[in-house]
Amino acid sequence: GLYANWDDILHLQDQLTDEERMIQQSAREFCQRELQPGIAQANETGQFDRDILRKMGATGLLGATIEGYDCPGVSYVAYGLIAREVERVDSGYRSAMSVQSSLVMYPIFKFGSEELRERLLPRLASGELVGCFGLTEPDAGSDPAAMRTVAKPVEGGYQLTGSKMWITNSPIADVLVVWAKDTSSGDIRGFVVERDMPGLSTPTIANKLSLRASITGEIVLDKVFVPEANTFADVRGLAGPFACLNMARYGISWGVMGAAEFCWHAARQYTLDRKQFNKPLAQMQLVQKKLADMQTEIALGLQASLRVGRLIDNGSFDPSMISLVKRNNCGKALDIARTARDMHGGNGIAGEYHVLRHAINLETVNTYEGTHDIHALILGRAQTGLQAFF
Ligand code: TGC
Ligand code: FAD
Repeated sequence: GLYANWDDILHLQDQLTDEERMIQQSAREFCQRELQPGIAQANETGQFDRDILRKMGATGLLGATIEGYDCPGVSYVAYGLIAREVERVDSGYRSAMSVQSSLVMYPIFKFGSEELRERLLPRLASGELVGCFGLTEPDAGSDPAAMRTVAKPVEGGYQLTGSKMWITNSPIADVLVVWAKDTSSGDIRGFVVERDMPGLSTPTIANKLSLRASITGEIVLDKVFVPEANTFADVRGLAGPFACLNMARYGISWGVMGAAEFCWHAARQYTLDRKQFNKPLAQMQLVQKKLADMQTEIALGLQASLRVGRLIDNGSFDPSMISLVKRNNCGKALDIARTARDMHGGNGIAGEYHVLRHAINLETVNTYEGTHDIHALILGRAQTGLQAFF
């Protein structure tokens, strides 16, 4: 017979606190009510509705782990559960949430002055302001140390020149966390660029075939003056951006499991409903093997992310474990989404079934925040002590 816990075979629900279960429930209701109904059309037309961030803010989904500054101050496990619910709808919506929370609010909270925090964090938490994070450049992706964007010390601050590429939310961002090389020391440093600063432009990247419901652009800086008050005074080198990436990558490891669960559940239901050769497809051995593989990878992936979340919450995580879950969960989710597409036959390419959209989105998620192979090299270096990047 049907096992009641087929979709939570390792009883993850029992491992959560009451508060985490409540946050999960309200995030799920919000995402299914506000985001799921419009996603197929947003993907087709390639539109990101900026209001989505205001709605996420009103529901307490932005900067959720931050204490104070009108932020909820919940656990990193709860943050992961939010990412999972948002990405169950679309990886692009989870991107908007991740960037705002882990790549903009987190560094302002961790590295910004008290003035900067008080001025910006509450308005980022409500979604009134939109943030973006500029690390990648046209000629510096996996190797951000090769960046060419420079910050020249001038009277009262810095003058920034250069360009960033593939930046989630940049065309609509009010607050742009930009990483640039200080020309006086050669160190990479972080700067909070604001929309009204002269010399800033953020052209949109058109014709994306993946993550179409997310808005992506460039950041072009032509001698933009950034006052001293908008710099991260105490952090130098790649340790600054990587501190943010650790948190975002961790959230992604949960998020992609949400997308994978959507595809798994859809494939199960579709093959139960559809008959070929006088039997439900779900009764065929090959189909059941695919469903078993999906169930297995998702149950194990969620357990791994939960473990890493608990270690972040008690202050004993290491970046290697984040590479492990980011890499493995993204790769497995991509595989599951492609298989779910296959199991839907021809209908699998129709927008209303959503599985191909997830698969195409996951191509991006497998690449950004460190590609699948880059995380393998990080894990390889950490267990051999040998650097294989170059
Ligand atoms: P490496 O020598 O390894 O490190 C340089 C400095 O950084 C420190 N560090 C870390 N600190 C904290 N957490 C981590 N995970 C860290 N990894 C490195 C390190 O200790 C060192 O510090 P210090 O004080 O000695 O200077 O640097 P490397 O140049 O050899 O790095 C190579 C590599 C491949 C590991 C790294 O560059 C890498 O991870 N590349 C991938 C780039 C990437 O992830 N880009 C992401 C762009 S943002 C994005 O994609 C957002 S999409 C968001 C969305 O829409 O959801
Ligand atoms: P490359 O680094 O050129 O890599 C190309 C291929 O070479 C990959 O398969 C890679 O694994 C492989 N490779 C690279 N180096 C090695 C090596 N040493 N050994 C073996 N193989 C190697 N960036 C931001 O800063 N902020 C954002 O908000 C952001 N949002 C994004 C949104 C989208 C939709 C996309 C597509 C990207 C986004 N990115 C963002 C950029 C993203 O982080 C980069 O695309 C990613 O880090 C890879 O860099 P790259 O595209 O330059 O590829």
